[in-house]
Amino acid sequence: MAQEILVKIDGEVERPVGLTFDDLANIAAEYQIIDVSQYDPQRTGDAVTLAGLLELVQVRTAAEHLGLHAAADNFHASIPLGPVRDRAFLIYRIAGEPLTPEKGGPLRFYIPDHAACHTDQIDECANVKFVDHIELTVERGYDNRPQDEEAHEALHRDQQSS
Ligand SMILES: Nc1nc2c(c(=O)[nH]1)N[C@H]1C(S)=C(S)[C@@H](COP(=O)(O)O)O[C@H]1N2
Ligand SMILES: [Mo]
Repeated sequence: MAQEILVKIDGEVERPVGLTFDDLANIAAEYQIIDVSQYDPQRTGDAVTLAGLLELVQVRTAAEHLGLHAAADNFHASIPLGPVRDRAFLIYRIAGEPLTPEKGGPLRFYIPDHAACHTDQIDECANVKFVDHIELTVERGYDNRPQDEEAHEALHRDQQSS
């Protein structure tokens, strides 16, 4: 089966990569989370840790922000890297299969213990679905998360997957 690139990781890294499903599955066991429901009972599937991906691309010390890009619905977040670097993960597999768009695939970013929507830069809204590009930057990058309650509610009304 042809292995398409699911996610690109670039920016302030020594080794930019494009990863397929097999590449993700082959990341060392110490960076794999089998069954994310241990962190959130409402979530299912398996993940790789953000730390594992950063190790793979050899993130530069200058990188201070994490950009999460979803081309599928043009949703983007840029959050401080420090607080999430050792706890966030990216769900990529459910029941041995790639995450479908209905489940937020190809990759779904998840921060355990995120703040409530728009109370902090690292909030629930930063749990970006359909992630296909991860970008490390020095300065804060492009972010189009809803800014106020009205925009936020409109977005949630339109959302199908959860
Ligand atoms: N690609 C993408 N990711 C997204 C969103 C979106 O509209 N598009 N909404 C965000 C917001 S505002 C919230 S609160 C959470 C909601 O996650 P849920 O659908 O699992 O409840 O997803 C976030 N991730
Ligand atoms: Mo949100």
